[in-house]
Parts: sequence; C-alpha cells; structure tokens
Amino acid sequence: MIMTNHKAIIFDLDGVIVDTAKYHFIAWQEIARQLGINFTKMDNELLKGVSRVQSLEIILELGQKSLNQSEKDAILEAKNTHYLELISQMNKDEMLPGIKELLWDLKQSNIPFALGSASKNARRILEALNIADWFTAIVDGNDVSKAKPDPEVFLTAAKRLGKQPEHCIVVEDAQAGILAAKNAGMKAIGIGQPENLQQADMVLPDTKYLTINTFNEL
Ligand code: B16
Ligand code: MG
Repeated sequence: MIMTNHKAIIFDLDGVIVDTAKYHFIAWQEIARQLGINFTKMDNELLKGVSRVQSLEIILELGQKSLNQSEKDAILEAKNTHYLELISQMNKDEMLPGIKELLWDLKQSNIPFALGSASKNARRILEALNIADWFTAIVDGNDVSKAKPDPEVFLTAAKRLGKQPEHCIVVEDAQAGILAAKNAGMKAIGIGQPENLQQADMVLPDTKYLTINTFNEL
C-alpha cells in the first residue's frame, strides 16, 4: 500500500527504538543503593519517558529523602556518567524488533521522520546505532524546557519537519508520551499494554508488529 506523502512520523527513543530503560535502571539502582533507598524494577516503570531531574525526584520521594541542590547535582552527574559507561557498548543489534527495517522502509518511501525524546543523550545513542542521519530532525531533552505530557517536544519536531501537527503520527511507549502527542493534536500509536496507554489511537504489544502499513490504518 502506498501512503499519502504528506504524513510524517515522530518516534520516541527509549522503549520504541531501543531499550535504554534497562541501562537507566542499573544506573538509578546504584544511586538508590548508595542513598539507602529500595528501588525495584516495578519502580523503574515510573521513570519511563520522565526527565533525569524528575526521575531523581521520584526516587527521593519513594525513599522519603530530601537533598539540597548541590547534592542532587552531584547525583545527577554520577548517574549520567555511569549510564554513559553502560551504553558505550551499545550497537545496532540492540534496536528493538522490526525498527531498523521500518526506518529503512520509511526512508526508501520518502516519508520523513523525527525523534522526540526526553533524553539528553538521544543523539549519541542514534549515532551509536548508526541511524542518526536517517532522521530529518532530532528533538531531545536539550531542545525543550517542558517535559511530556507537555506537547513541546513533538510540536518542535513537527515544526522542524515542516509538517502540521495533524499530519504527524507519534510512536510512544509511555503514557506521558501518548498524552503529549494528543496534547499536540497528533495521532498516537502506543507500544505496550493497552491499560497503560489508554489515550492512544492504536496500541501494539511489541515493535515487531509496527510496519509502514500501520500508519495507513490511522
Ligand atoms: P537522559 P524517552 C527517556 O527517554 C527515558 O525513558 C527516561 O527513563 C529518561 O529518564 C529520560 O529519557 C532522560 O534520559 O538521562 O539520557 O537525559 O523515552 O523520552 O526517549
Ligand atoms: Mg519512551
């Protein structure tokens, strides 16, 4: 099926293109251990799509701890240094199922796509995966001041793509991201369990079910 060519796709990074959540978890768990806070894999779900600063606030709240700003800054730096060490070995084999083929198909069909991620490390990750230059635009945590569910990240991506929001389809794995897409006036495809992604226009359990034809169904 050939798709109408005015559409554009905006991809979230963690949980859609690659599973960086497992590395965030290892780095945050080490921080939590040092702070004497119990931090489980289930707690880690709360951090998906959430900024680094906000993630620390959530962990401190879980442990009912308060820190001053310079202590928080030191922790944020330590967490990111550890995270960067962990992802330094990342390569294209870590892309989630079907994603590389999908991005390639979009590229071959001249359907533009952008990244819309909360991560300040997004560009580095796309470069490690060798796909950074496939994206028409990369909008990440360095470009925006308001976190998802605010629509800023996706509206900025639409602007850089030169597309109206109603012509953009967002692919997201986090509830805050789906809400951000809807707040931007865009269509949203959720990856994961429907109960966590209720506002999505379509939910798929896994990236392997996402193909170029999926975008025609919306
Ligand atoms: P960084 P996404 C998000 O990526 C992650 O889901 C979230 O867990 C992380 O805290 C956030 O990026 C910030 O990452 O510390 O690298 O700036 O899902 O928006 O692509
Ligand atoms: Mg995500």
